[in-house]
Amino acid sequence: MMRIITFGTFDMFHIGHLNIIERARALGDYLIVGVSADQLNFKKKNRFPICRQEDRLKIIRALKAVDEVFIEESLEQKADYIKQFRADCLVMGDDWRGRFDHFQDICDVIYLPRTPSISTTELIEVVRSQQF
Ligand code: C2G
Repeated sequence: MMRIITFGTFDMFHIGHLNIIERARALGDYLIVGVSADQLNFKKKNRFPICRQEDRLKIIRALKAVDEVFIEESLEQKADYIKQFRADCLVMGDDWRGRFDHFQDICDVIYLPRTPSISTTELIEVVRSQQF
């Protein structure tokens, strides 16, 4: 039984998000997803997500590939979350490559390639530039 954990904001849920969640799940038998809190995002990116955390959590929980969800309150608690949820493996997109290597003493760490040409930021830019 291999338990996988991954983290993300998953704002304006898109195909890149679905791809990494499905690929993470395929690496094991049970997938736990930490959804970043609104406050955590504000601290990290200086803006709140478009979609609120309860809604983002609800979307992630509804996915077939996801077994368990929780709100990630702070980046500093990652090791605690990994232990608390008894994860064997941490999976992240390769925009995070190298950043979580220090967790290798408590679990495997795998970076998966991002889906090209889509991101929440690009979606916001596309919508912003449309003339209606
Ligand atoms: N992702 C991807 N392909 C994309 C866009 C995103 O594979 N085109 C992946 C990211 O690499 C990440 C996950 O989808 O693993 C979630 O992405 P974000 O919502 O942007 O998450 P982020 O803000 O990076 O939050 O504690 C870590 C943070 O909570 C991660």
